[in-house]
Amino acid sequence: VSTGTNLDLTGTIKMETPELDAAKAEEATQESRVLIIMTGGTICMQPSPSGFIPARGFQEKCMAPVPTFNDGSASATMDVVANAAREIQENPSLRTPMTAYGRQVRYTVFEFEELLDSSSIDARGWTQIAQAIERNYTLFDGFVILHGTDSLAYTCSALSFMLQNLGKPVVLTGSQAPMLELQNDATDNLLGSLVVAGLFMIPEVCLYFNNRLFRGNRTTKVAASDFAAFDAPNCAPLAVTNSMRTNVNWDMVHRPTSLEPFSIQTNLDTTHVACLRIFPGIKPEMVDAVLKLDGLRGLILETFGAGNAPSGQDNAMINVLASAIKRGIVIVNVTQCLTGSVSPVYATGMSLSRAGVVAGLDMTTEGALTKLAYLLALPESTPESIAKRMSVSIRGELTESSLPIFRHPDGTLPERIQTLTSMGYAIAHGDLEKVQAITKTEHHWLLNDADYSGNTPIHLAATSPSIKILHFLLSQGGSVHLRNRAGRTPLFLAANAGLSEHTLLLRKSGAHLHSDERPAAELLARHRPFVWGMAGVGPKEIRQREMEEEWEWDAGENRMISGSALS
Ligand code: ASN
Repeated sequence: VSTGTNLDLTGTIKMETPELDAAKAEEATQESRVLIIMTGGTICMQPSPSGFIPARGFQEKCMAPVPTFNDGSASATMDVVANAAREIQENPSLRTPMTAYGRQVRYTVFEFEELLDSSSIDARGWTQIAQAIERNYTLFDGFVILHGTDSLAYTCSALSFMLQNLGKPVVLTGSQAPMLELQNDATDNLLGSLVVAGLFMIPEVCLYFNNRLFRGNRTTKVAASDFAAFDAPNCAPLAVTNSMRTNVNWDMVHRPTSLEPFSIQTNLDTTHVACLRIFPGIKPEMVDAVLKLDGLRGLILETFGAGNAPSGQDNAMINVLASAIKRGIVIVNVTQCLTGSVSPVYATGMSLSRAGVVAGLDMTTEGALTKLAYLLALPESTPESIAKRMSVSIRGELTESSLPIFRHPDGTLPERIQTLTSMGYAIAHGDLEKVQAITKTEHHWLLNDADYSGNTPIHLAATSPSIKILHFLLSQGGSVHLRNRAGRTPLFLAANAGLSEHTLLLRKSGAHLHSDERPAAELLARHRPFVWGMAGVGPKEIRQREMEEEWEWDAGENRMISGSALS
């Protein structure tokens, strides 16, 4: 399958072809770019008279001298957007040796000004991490967050909600023993995280620990000192590293399907939520006292078994809960058990749900608490809308039986290539029905799979005669960020082909040019400012104008329509 037609509508300039710059690009695509954000935790700690404390200079002290983190190549700097004023910091970078996947990972460590023991992190710290990712989103292929283990599961959960329409991997890790200890778990945890963030298109907030990659909002810390510190009791790992490979369970990977660009929600409301564990003999008065705390808006109730709590004499407990719910407090029921789900099978559990307590199904306490804090922070949320969303999966944080699944190839390689080829053929001929049929029959996996040129179906659809196909594949969760063997993103191909609607649709879905593509794009933009302006390069006025327009997908017309045209 070819890389795209590179239609030249003006006929005045010769478009760059992938073949021409293949050699140059080949080199660039050997490297992925990862930003490591250091927030503190044991991984960077050193002993002090008052016990272990976080220490600065992680990259120089702990990574540069280690051959697995540094192939000794000439040092290059990487730009990092350092703060709200968008000041650029030129950080020294390092590069890993060649991985088993034929790519190296170039990275730099961005240290927060204040490094914390994670037991001191709060919603401000989560905001800081989300903002660091947002400011640097277009400069890197993936992100690794180094963090203490104590509150790591909370941070993972919080970020999974805060990072909206995430299209790139964000991997959190830490360690039980500091990197500078002779026998530690830090080296393996960090290396595994770097590989996932740099080489796998898993656009989720994940936690990598002790050779396993978990969905972040399913995790909980299960051991205070054991290296196997984390587990996701109700969700199988997304990937497992054994021998020299990391094997991804692609069936499980969540992908954004809403055709919106990446954005963040900050300032989760952790000050008006509480968490209370039921115990035998607990008094309704105690629960009432918590529910009457000044300004309280939400409570996570950790109940017995499948979601049961004592009803209290004369239903006193139920009455306390029901009256709080009437006052607008959202109460969510999660189980104290490590595995399983809240379900109204017993009378005691059923009376809770009749009183208006929301079933948190199989969410962890960490997941439920941060989700509640997130929903409370959303503008225009009401107790009713929050209650409704607490029982529905928004980032894979709870198990819903009817979620769509993304299959990975079961078939042999030739079969896969055959399917990809028929997919490519259908896309090139604008045959939407065929594309839909292939995708439907268990072939969701091929959305991010690539042909011999490294083109995914989204690359091919970026220059397909039918924009409907591009829209369809994006809505199924195809990634806009993968690059083909020539180092090109789908957005580059669409703009290079002069296809403005395709370009706009990709932009609206969060696509941006990779930093390696920018020099070529800036050059091409001189000759064709309009379409490249839509892709986000070239003269400022044009870029500005395109961004100010509110573009929308018109389902009736199957086209992108600007807001001004709509009104
Ligand atoms: N107290 C440390 C922290 O959470 C524990 C660790 O990282 N292993 O920052």
